[in-house]
Parts: sequence; C-alpha cells; structure tokens
Amino acid sequence: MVRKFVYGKPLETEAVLTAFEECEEELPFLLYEKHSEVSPDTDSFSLPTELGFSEKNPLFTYSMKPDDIIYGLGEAVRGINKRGWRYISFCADDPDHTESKFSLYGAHNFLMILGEVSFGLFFDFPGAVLFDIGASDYDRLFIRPSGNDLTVYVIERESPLEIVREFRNMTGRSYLPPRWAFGFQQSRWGYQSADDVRQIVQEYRNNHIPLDSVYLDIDYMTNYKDFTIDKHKFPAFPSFVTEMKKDHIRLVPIIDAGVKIEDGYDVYEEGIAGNYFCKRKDGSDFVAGVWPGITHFPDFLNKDARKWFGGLYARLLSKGIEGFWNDMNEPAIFYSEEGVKNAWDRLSAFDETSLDVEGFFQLTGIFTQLSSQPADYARFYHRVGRKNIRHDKVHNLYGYNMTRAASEAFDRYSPKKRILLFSRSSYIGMHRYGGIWTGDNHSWWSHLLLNIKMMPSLNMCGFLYSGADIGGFGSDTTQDLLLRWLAFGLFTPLMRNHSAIGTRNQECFRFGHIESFRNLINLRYRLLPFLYSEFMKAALTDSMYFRTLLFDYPQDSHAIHVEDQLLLGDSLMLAPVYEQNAVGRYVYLPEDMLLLRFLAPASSIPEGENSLSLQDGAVISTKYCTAGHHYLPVALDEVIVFLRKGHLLLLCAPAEAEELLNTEELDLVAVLDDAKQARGSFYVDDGFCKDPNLEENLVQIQLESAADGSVFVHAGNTCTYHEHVFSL
Ligand code: MIG
Repeated sequence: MVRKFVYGKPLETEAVLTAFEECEEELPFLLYEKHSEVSPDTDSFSLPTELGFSEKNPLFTYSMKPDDIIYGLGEAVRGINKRGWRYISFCADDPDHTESKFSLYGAHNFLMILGEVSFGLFFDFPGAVLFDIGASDYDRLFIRPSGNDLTVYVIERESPLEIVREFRNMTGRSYLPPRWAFGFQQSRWGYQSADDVRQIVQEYRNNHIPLDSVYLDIDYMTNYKDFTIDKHKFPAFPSFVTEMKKDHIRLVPIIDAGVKIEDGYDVYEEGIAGNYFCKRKDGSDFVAGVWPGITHFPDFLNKDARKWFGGLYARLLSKGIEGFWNDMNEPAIFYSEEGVKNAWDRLSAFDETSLDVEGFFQLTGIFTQLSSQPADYARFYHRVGRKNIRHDKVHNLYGYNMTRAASEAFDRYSPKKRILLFSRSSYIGMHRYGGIWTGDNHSWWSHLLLNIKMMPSLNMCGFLYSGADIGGFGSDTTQDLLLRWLAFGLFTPLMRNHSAIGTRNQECFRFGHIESFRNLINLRYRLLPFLYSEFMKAALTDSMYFRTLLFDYPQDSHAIHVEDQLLLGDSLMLAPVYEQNAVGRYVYLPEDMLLLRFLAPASSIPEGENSLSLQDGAVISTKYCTAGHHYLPVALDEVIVFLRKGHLLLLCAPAEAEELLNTEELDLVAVLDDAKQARGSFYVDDGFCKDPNLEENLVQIQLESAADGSVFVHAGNTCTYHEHVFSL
C-alpha cells in the first residue's frame, strides 16, 4: 500500500509517475509538526541555515526500535544501514567523500525502515532535506525539509524487496544502457589528443586486455566549449570515431553544464536568442565561473531550454558518438561575479594593522570559500511554466533535468538505438533517463569499500547503471589497490577506470603482472552476457541487481547485518577483498553454497578444492562450502564468487570487445537444490533495442536430475551449453 501526504503546494518534480489519491488522515507512526517547538535534531548539530533550513520548517519524527535497520539515501557516505549519522540531500561537488561529510552529488530521498514495523518513505522535495538518522539521538529519526511544500509517500509492503519494487514501480523503469556499455571502459582526465587515445587503445590491444571504450574528458573541446571539438587535437573527428569503431572502441565525450560566454560561439548565441539561460532577479543572465571561464547555466527546468540543449547532443551523435557523461551539473560553481566582488570588498575593508588570530582566519577564508556557495545558489532563477523559481529551492532537480534533456533528445534522434548516458548529479526520477557514476573518489582502500556499500543503496533508488571510478579518481593508486578494485568493479554495470590529471597513470597496462590484469578483465567478458542478463531482468522488473543479504535472508539474524558481501541477481553472492595486504577474508554463508575461484593463470588448485575446466581451456577452482562462517584465502589476482543452491551461472569465452563475444556457446555451472533441480533465466536481446520485451527475450533454463544421476538441461533457445552440475 502506498499513502501519499501532501503538505502545502509542492512543485511537481516528476519523480513519481503514478497518480495516488491524497491521504487525509494523520500519519500514525510518523509524527509531523508544522513548526516544532523543540528541535532535537539541532541540539548536537547546528542547523545548516545557509542551506535554507530554519526551525520554522516542518519536522518529521519517527521513534526507531533498538534493532531497526535504516536503508536508503542512494549516493551517500557511510554504511548501507544509514543509522548513526546525519545526511543532507543537497547535490554537492565535493571531491572528498569522507565520513564527516553530509552530502554528495545526488539527492535520493528514499528510506526504508526495517524492523518489527517496516515501511518505505519518499520525501519528494526539490530543495535541501536533512535526515538525522540516529545522529542526535540514536533512537530517533528526524527528517526536516528546508521548506513547507512537499509530498511524502509511505510505502507498506510485505518484504523489503517488495517495498523497493513498489517505489521503483511508482517512479518508473530504470534507464537501459546499450550492451557495449557493459564492456570495460578506460578514462582519464588528461587525454589530450586523438593520438593520446590511439596510444591507450594500442596498449590495451597489444597487451590483449579487453576494452570497449575510451572517454573524452574536457580537453577534447575547444576551450571547454560544450559541443565543440578541438580541430588541432582531434582533426577529422568523424573519421577518428570510425577508425576507433573499426577497432571495436567507442568514444564517450563529457558534457559540462555551463555554456561559455563568447561572442560567435553558436551555442552561447542560441542560448541568448532563445532566452534559455538562468536569470538573476533583475532579469539578466546569471554568470558563473567554471572550466570554460565565465559561463551561463542553461535553465534545464524550463522545457523549451531542455529541448534546445538536448538537441545539441545530436551534433555529436551525427559524428558517430553513442555515449555521453554529464558533469558539473549540481551545478558546480567555481565562483560567481558577485561572490568575487564580495570577497574583494571584504578584503579591502580589512584592517591589516590590527590583524589578530581570529582576523587571520577570516582573512584566509575570504578566497577559499568562493566555490558552490549557497549564496550563489540563491542568486539565480528558473522559469517553470509562468513562475520564476529561485534556484536553491529546486537545486536538486538541476542535474536530473540536464540528463533528462539529453535522454529526451535521444528519443528523437536515436529512436531505435540506446545511447549510453550517465550523470554526476541526480535526483530520483533521473534514474529513468540515465545512470550515474559516483564522482570524485580517491585511490583509497576505504573508497573501494564505499563503492561496495553504495551499490545496493543506489539500486534501491533506481540507479542500476552505475559504478565508481575504479582505481580511484584523486590521489595516486597502487597496483594492489587497482587489482582488488577491478576484482569488485568487474561486477558493477559501469566498469570504468578513471583518474584525475596529475595523479599516477592507472591504465591496466602501466603495471607489472599484465597477465593478472588481463585475467581480471577477461573475467568481466566471460561474465558479460550473464551480468547483462541480470541487469536487464532487474531493470525490467523494477528489482535490484545488487542486494544485501537482508533482502533474501530476512530471518537470518546474522545475514541481515552483513554489509561487505552482496548478492548479485538471482544466483551469486560476492565477497570482495577491500583491505590492504589482506590475503583473504571472512565470509558468512547464510546457506550452503558453491565457491567458484577464478584463479590467476598457471596457478594450481588450492588444497581441498577441485578443478573445473571451461570450454576454452581455462580452469577454475570449486569447493562446497557449508552455511556459516569461513575464512577464505583470496590471492591478489583472484576473484571468488559463490553460487547459490538451485541456481546457475553462465560463462562465455572472453574476447577483446563486447561485440566479439561468442554468446552462442556457454559454460553452464549449476548447483542443484534439495529437490535435485536448478533453474534460471537468461535474458538475450540485440543490445540496442529501446523498448525490449522481457517475456519474449527471456530464455528459461531448467536442470533436472534423473534417478540414475544423469542431468537434463531444458533451455528455450539454441545455444550450446557445456554443463557443470554440482549438488550440495
Ligand atoms: O572540476 O572534467 O567528476 O570525473 O574528470 C573537475 C574533469 C571536473 C569532475 C568529474 C571528473 C572529471 C573532471 N570534472
């Protein structure tokens, strides 16, 4: 059951597509106070008034039971269970994702309270929202929107997964990427020219490490002007795109939110002529300093501006481009003209003769606090229908609507073929239009763990096509960190190695032990048809690709607290290694499972394990593992996964690009259940079609063993299966 509560006159965010009747009665368990007399959430933490919060805002309070687990909030710091910290939905360009932070790039106001009483909550509100989840008081959940007009949805269903599915159903089907976007992707801020890109591709090909795409960061443009291509660095761009495609490589250019102010630049001039930019109160176009220098921000909340900006992507589509990433769309602001002027004013008012320590800190703060300032977000306006709306009131909808602009244009310019698209900033609803990557992480072990923990939270909120910068964006990576990160990243739908200019080069061929890297990326390609199938099933049934154990083993009092193992699709459980110099890890098995160890080439089968030969001659190691706790060694170049009882896994032979995979001949590894059966389904389509039909594209596979022990495979398609059947 979904109950909808409307407070004041909320702005339509279009996050929810289903029309629900408004509920009149009070919320029985969620206390609503229009203005709260006491503000318990501000006792220990100060209220971030700079973001528009005040004690006049409504306050929602829920008393958590001692054992309640709180899931949700999508892209956020800390654990999967969000209890014990305070989070603020206010899309932020913050490259330091430490535990002390409150906000990252997305605003995903969906929570699940899981315990004796379980329900989902969605706070549909386009401005800042504060979630104090047991931070001020471990037993209380406080939610405070920074305004009075909002819609709250309460979702009650029979299980955690059903709550998610109900939420996903009401917010619409998740974005579907093309199948090639499940290949391995290489990126770096700093590839300067076509020759740089050629060299990267060449190294991957020479080393026989599979690769499907290379990203173009801001340097491909002329002076960072959106939809331009620097002719000197990238001469004859369309034929370069073709040349790359012949080598099975797709180029993925970045698009930034800000449009450079420059006479003669057609995008700028069209924007001015069409009145498509965000305005100041006095009606002039707002100016912000970002990469291109001074820019205007397209008014993505305005549908005409959206249509115009989206149409610009067609310029690159017509040059053969099939994928994009939208950046800086919180929007990030390095400085505003007003901000800089204020800083100078403050500086000149400064009396240096009487500088004391306090004054010193004020002085140094003047110029370090210019970027992405709340004051700047209050300086510009959007035109929505007939209303002017101040940006900070709808801040969290900006990146969402930039990505929506692109996606809606793709429906016009590429009606038959899916285009890869993902964004940095997002709000719920944007998951229909594109994926997200998790922004500027660091080459830290803790950020590998954060990547693991964020994935199921993002899936709850509909963001299925996502991943982190593998190896870490900021700071210098190391070989061991990159290997371990790839070993997890090879399961994430978006598998992209990306790093910042000035950091250590981290392409896979830069390190020794090339064969270890090749082996890990080969494994991604072995799994690719299967992972794509699990992804598509999750997307088309509003389900989750990554889940915590809690979803499938809710009665297991240990499993429900596990945060460093994930279920993937129907069949697999992952237990990634995420600690420096760890030679293995503890794993909790809620039931008997089959361990599959993908060994480094030429390594021998560990004692007590058995070898299994795949169709292409590769050998993997297997072991029956009984329910309970285990310590398992996992070498730096190995990957372990667990196959669940009654389920199956499909593997193909690796190839150097997605389109070269032979998906007609598959290894089928199955574990029979107690009834000596295993079943699964395999989703197959052309990898492009925009409106795929789940039923038509789903192949049912069933294994049954006869009395004499022989096993029959019934599959609804013509693939050749090499079966390897286990019974526990
Ligand atoms: O201010 O385009 O998150 O992936 O490489 C930095 C340069 C701007 C931030 C993105 C990052 C990208 C970088 N961008």
